[in-house]
Amino acid sequence: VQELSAAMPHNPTKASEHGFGNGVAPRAGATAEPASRLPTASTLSEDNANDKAGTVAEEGRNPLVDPLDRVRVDSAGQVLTTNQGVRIADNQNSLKYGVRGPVLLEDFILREKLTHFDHERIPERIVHARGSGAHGFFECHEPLTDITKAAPFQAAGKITPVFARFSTVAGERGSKDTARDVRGFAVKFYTDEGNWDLVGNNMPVFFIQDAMKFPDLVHAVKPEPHHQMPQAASAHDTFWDFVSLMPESTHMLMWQMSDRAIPRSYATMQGFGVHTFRLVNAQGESVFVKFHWNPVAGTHSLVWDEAVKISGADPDYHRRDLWERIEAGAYPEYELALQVFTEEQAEQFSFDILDATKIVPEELVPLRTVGRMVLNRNPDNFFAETEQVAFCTAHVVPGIDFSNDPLLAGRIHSYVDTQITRLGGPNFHEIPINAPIAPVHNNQRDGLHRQAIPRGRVSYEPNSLAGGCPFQAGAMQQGFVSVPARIRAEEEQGKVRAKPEKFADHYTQARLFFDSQTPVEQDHIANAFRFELSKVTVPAVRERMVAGLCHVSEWLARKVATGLGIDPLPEPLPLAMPDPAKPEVERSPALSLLARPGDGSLKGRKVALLVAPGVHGESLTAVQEALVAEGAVARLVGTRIGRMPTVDGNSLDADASLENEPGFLFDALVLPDGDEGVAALAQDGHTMEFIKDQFRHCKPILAIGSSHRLMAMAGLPMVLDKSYEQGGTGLVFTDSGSARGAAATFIDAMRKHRHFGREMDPPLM
Ligand code: HDD
Repeated sequence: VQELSAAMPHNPTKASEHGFGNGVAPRAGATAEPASRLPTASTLSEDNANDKAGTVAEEGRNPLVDPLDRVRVDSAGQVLTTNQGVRIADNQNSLKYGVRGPVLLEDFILREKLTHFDHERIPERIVHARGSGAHGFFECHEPLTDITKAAPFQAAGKITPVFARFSTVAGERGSKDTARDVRGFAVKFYTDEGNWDLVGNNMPVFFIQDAMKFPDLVHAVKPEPHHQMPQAASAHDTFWDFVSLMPESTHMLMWQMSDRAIPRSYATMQGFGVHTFRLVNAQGESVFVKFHWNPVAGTHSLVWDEAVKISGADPDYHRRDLWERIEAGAYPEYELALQVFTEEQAEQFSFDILDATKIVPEELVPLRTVGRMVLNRNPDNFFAETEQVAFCTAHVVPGIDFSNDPLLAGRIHSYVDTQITRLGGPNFHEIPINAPIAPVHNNQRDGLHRQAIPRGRVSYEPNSLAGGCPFQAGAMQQGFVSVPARIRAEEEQGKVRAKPEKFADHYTQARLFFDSQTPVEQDHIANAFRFELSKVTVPAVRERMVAGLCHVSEWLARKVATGLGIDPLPEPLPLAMPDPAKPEVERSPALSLLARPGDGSLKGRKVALLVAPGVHGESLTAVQEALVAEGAVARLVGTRIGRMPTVDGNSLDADASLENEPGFLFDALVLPDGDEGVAALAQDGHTMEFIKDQFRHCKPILAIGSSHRLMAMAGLPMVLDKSYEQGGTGLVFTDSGSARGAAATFIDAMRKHRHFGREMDPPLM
């Protein structure tokens, strides 16, 4: 065993996972830029000759991976030991005085094991407790040296390793993935000049304008304190009480009630830095910037009925999807786009760029795509990486700076503070997932769980005993220098607790968002408000919320009111700003989810092909092959799992059953030919539920041969009628002989994801 461990790395099987070797290569011409602006080893003190200094992205490698080998543990071929490395001879029995006698206090093996177990849990995040993460890389498309000196943007093709974590906000760590909620979208860039965390959400605005209100917001949305309900849901009294009293929430509520709050996958949602930040170039000149992540697979969401059902059948739906996509090589990919504007432009805008409840419409400041992020590696260990990763808005690098957004200011404090409690002290930056690849040298010492062993007797600056090291980096050596931003003379008011004037315009952009949605999306928003408010038990709260919606859209307010039995429509809430500035943009098609259909790829999409003994195997296999060739996950879902004989004398192996993988877990459905098989499927009630859900959720269905009978039995005889328009409905019918050709039509229908033309209330069946 000793020989084994000495000769091999901790985790020999991980070598093939390093970097891009498993599928995604950097774009042609991608280069790895040396850390030319980092201090060289000779300029640093002796102990600075840290391995990481040279660990800059090389083509085809992920520079974050190798340094972590130091802490990777792979127990293959290893003997069981205590934490002190003492080999354990018996891991079954505690040490007793005779087999029927008392357990002895001296059993240090038992006591170490139990003590460690007793302390396995750390406090969960107060918000964003439920999350999933992945490693990957960011690749810069073009040098942005004119606007920023930030390391990731210095050369075309430059690779920066990243770790991304996606999360829900309100639910606890073990709650469901498909709650109606905002999603966190946090990215840690391990740049060669220090870590930069872009801690965003999948919505570009926020509920509140000032961090002073954050604890109130979170207390309102979390389960109510007296009975700790509901879990992972905003549909309750305290949330709506709070937001109905905070008109500044209205814009965010539009986003939160839209289908964006129930994404299909982490790979199909946008991300936003939310606040206005600054980019700073080598000359110290700065511009404002908003950060956007746009998924290459397009923006796609669930529908509410589906989200509710999924939360029962697979609470890990998004976690599983992310994991499986990466394992299958269908790597989630996002473009990073910037909206860059100057201080002078910002002064002209009808809204305040320091207000996190406002967007900068794309029509006003277009997006500039500057790079891409690919998530290509699952964590080795959920706790060590995804749970212990500590994001922080204060983590910026030279070239990126803050604006005066008061919400951001509170965040800059809050994240470090929370990590100290959550991760047990001020040394959380040393936990491997948080450690930068840039060298760390300072005089901070000691504290709980210190890992580094600083050498020498000097821990102060200035000093002469250590030759003045570590020494201050001047601006020429990429020391971080804050933008000397000034308050304009006319805005100089001394210390105040107040807001800028334009912050009081609470409804113009809520209207912009709502008016920019397609009719289907507007319906979904109205339904979501109706659902959530119907869970509110206090009538005055429901009415106050509807009174606020009157300022967004009378149609919306009326529809929600009708759904809640509120009649007549309440008087609109009083306005804080009766006459806001005319907005530059009144419609922004880019705000519709449907505006970003994506690359049409089927990668990572799940299709159920139903099977039972006696189905027509050849036609089903032909369709399965066509789907797999497109990168889809085409699973055989049977009346039971296991092998099933087919009419053509072969067999098919079902790896899922109608019972354990219900229809709403799939993006599309294929029904098989073969009288006997169809009859067997008809005998199973799950088949009908499967078909109904696929139909109601507007997903593509391919029915081969006699399986169209199943559609009729599921209560959909009308779709078989020639008068039912089948072209745009995502329903494809074929006979077995033409199944391969029909698969192409079906695949096209899948590219559109859903066929909302089929959606109606009440449903067709
Ligand atoms: Fe926050 C976590 C995003 C406002 C205080 N926040 C957290 C995470 C995300 C966001 C994605 C999870 C990071 C992870 O995966 O570990 N938060 C946002 C966005 C906001 C926002 C986009 C508005 C623009 N947050 C916000 C405010 C405060 C906080 C105003 C406090 C003043 N957020 C926290 C926190 C958390 C957190 C309490 C909990 C766990 C953690 O930080 O690490 O400090």
